[in-house]
This record gives sequence, structure tokens and C-alpha cells, in this order.
Amino acid sequence: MNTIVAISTALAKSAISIIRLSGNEALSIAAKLLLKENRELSGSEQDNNVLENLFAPRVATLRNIYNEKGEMLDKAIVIYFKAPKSFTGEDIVEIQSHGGILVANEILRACLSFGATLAKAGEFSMRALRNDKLDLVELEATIALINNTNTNLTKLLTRNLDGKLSQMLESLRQEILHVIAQIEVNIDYSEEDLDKDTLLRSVSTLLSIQSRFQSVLNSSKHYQKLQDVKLCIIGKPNVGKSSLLNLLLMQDRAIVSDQAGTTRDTITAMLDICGNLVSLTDTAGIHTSIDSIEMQGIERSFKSARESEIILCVFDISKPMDEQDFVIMEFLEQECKDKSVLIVLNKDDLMQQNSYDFTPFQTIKLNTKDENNSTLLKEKIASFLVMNINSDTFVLTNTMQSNLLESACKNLESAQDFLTNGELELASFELHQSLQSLGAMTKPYNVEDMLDSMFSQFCVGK
Ligand SMILES: Nc1nc2c(ncn2[C@@H]2O[C@H](COP(=O)(O)OP(=O)(O)OP(=O)(O)O)[C@@H](O)[C@H]2O)c(=O)[nH]1
Ligand SMILES: [Mg+2]
Repeated sequence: MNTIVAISTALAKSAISIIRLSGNEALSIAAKLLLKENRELSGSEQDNNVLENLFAPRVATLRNIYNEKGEMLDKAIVIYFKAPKSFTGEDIVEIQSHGGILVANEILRACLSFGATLAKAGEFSMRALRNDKLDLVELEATIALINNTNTNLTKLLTRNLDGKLSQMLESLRQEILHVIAQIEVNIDYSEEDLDKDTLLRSVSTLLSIQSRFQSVLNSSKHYQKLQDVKLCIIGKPNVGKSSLLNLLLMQDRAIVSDQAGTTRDTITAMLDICGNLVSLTDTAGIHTSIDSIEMQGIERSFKSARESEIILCVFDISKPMDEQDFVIMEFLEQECKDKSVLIVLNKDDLMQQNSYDFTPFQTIKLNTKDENNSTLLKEKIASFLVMNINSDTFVLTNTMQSNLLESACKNLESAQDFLTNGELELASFELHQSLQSLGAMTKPYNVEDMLDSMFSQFCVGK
């Protein structure tokens, strides 16, 4: 297996960059970076002793780093992780250089000139999987952590990474195996049906396993939803929608004016709501219009609301409800029942003229002039984003794994029916099927294509 190298940190201005080497030659390439005389080493057994004397495993040392021309590139921390006790299971050398793009690139180039190959995206993790340092569930958690936009989820994903989900799956797999054993002994050696006690116990074990799986599936669905939350601001013209967007972003992103119809098209920005990254859209004011461009803008406002999970619907509290406001209320009542809707009663610094009862929708009264309202509003929105995920559960971040668990659940359900009807062979078949699905969740059988597509989601250097 060739020795791969990559810059594992982002290529940006930063204090430290990490260059990672993994493979049989990691140590000898690292040695060549350090001293001219070491470049003559060929990698024989004797040389290996020399090399290992240069680097004590897991000890950080400050070293001068040179390129192939003997020019000094940096003074960097070098750490050696001896195989198999490393992320990939191979020899790894990590070089923590000064940050920035140039130094790290120069060191990378020197590694390449000493014989390393540039790593492909995800290749370090691929090697970890091949060397049994990670299973698929842990790998998925790594991908999800890299892409995660929700700080609440980090804890859950880290538990997956820690192998806790794999442990739970393995222990439930053992329980299913135990049930299978009891059924199959009966099929092979008994003339009679399964005795009533064993039958009841088996069915109840299967039911409880099924409900554990179901809870993981439910959390996973919730997780998927939270990964891509869209929030949009709607309301009739001039009620303060763009002012609200600017208040949330704490910057003058959208044009605000006292002329109705200022915003003619949707404006979208990303917003951090108490640790959740959501996309926020300001829309054109909804009203009846004969202007065809305005009509298109208004149609986009409705479309944006339909596509959002959270809607902030703004009303001007200093004016009584009018026909346009009621059109918007009707839209909320008819089309947004399954969404999180927050009625924003804006301009509460002015005299209150709107006393309409917005039940069952939640309301918040504020004005966009006071910056403190930004935090208040974000906290209110965050309450829509609260994870209904119990902290003991797990999330599956990959649809393929969710599908596998779902089919295992169906197998367990059918097995219970077959058992209750005394059809032991069929029950056993279903249980074997469920074991196959569970097995495929943590260890691929022979699925190179699936691995390739998974690893392509990684960054280079991971
Ligand atoms: N007094 C007061 N005026 C506000 C408040 N919020 C917004 N305004 C004013 O209301 C007017 C309209 O604000 P915008 O934010 O442009 O309203 P909009 O809903 O985006 O309007 P369109 O884009 O035309 O649909 C501006 O003159 C704002 O300064 C508030 O809380 N109090
Ligand atoms: Mg506007």
C-alpha cells in the first residue's frame, strides 16, 4: 500500500496547519524531511531501527523541516503514531506546521518529492475502515460531523463516533441470535410447537428490540429535518419584513423604506440561531397587484413559505387588520398547518391598533428599532428547533443505513406474527433477514461502489 499525504486542515490563513502522512514509508519520508543524511535510508529493517530512534511514538517534538534541496521550510511539531495504534491503523506521521497556505503546501510538495502519493478525498478514513479501525456507523458519524450545521447534534454524533451505536446494534443482534437459536432448536429437535412461555418471551424480546430500533429511526428522521431548516418572513407590504431580516442578521442586508413594495424579489441569507444554521428568506409583500413583475414576486413569496419549515408572519400592530392581512391569515390556516408559524406583531413602539386574536398561532410583540429584540426573537425561533431527541438515543445520518434499519424492523414485525401463528421456519427466516440488514449497517459485504460514493463526501486529509 503506497504512503499517502495530505494537508488535513483547511487551506486558509490560520495559526497551525497539519500535514498527515500514512503508510509504510511514512516514517522514512518524515526522516527525509528532517535531516539530509537520513535521505539515504532505504527502508530496510536496520534502517527502521534508526528511524524509530528518531521518533518516539506519540511524542511531540519540535523539528526543522527541509525540502529536497536542503532548504529549510519551517520549524514544526512532528508526531509519530506507530501502526497499528493510529487513525488508519498504518504508520502515521503528523506535521504541525505554521499555518497558512504557503508553508503547508511546501511541506506537502517535499513529501511528494520524497515518494508520498497525494491522498484522495476520504482516503485516510477508507484505510481506517479497511484496517478495522472504524466501522460504517462510525464513519457515517464522521461525515455527519464534518457536514453538521447543528451544535445540539454534535454530542449525539460524537456518541456514534465513539462506537456506542455499533455496540447497541451488536448487543441487539445477539438478542435476536438468541431468539433464533431457541426457535431453531425447536424446529430441529421437537415434534411439538414452541412452548407457550418461550413463545411469549421471544415475541416480547422482539417487540422491545423493534421499539429500540424505531426510536433510532424517529430520531434520525428528526435529524434529517434539522439539517436543512428554511425560515421565511412573509406579510403584506411595509409591515417591516426587511427590517426584521436586518434585525436578525444584525446588518443592513435588505433595503428598507417607507414605500410599500420595496422588496420585489426574495432575499436569502444564512443565519445562526442559537447554534443552528438556518437559511433565512425575506419576501416581497403579499397584496393584490396588476403589475406582472410584482405578481411574480408575490408568487415567489408564497412558494418560499410553502418550502419553509418555519414562517415568521409579520403584521403591523399600529394598524388594524385589513383585507390583505386576512388573505395572509387564510393562507397560514390552509397551507401552513404542519409548519412552525410565529406571528410577529411589529412596530410595538407605535400606538397599538391591532387587537386581532391570532390563536392557535404563537405570537411575539416587538419592534425592529431595538437591537435587543434580535436575541429575543432568535430564542423564540430556537424553541421550534429544539431536538425532540432523547439524549440516550442515536441518530443515523445516512439514508441507506436508515433503510436497512427500517427493513430490519419490518422483518422483526413479521417474525413476531409468524411466531404467534406457530410458523417457526418463516419466523426464523425473517430473523435471519433482519440480521443481514443489521450486519450491513456496520460492515459492508462487498460494496466497493458504495464505499467510493461515501468517501467522496470527505475532505482530503480525513
Ligand atoms: N416605528 C417603526 N417603524 C418600523 C419598524 N419596523 C420597520 N419600520 C418601518 O416600516 C417601513 C417599512 O419597513 P420595511 O422593512 O421596508 O418593510 P417591508 O415589510 O420589508 O416592506 P416591503 O418590502 O415593501 O414589502 C420602514 O419605513 C421602516 O423603517 C418598527 O418596529 N417600528
Ligand atoms: Mg421589504
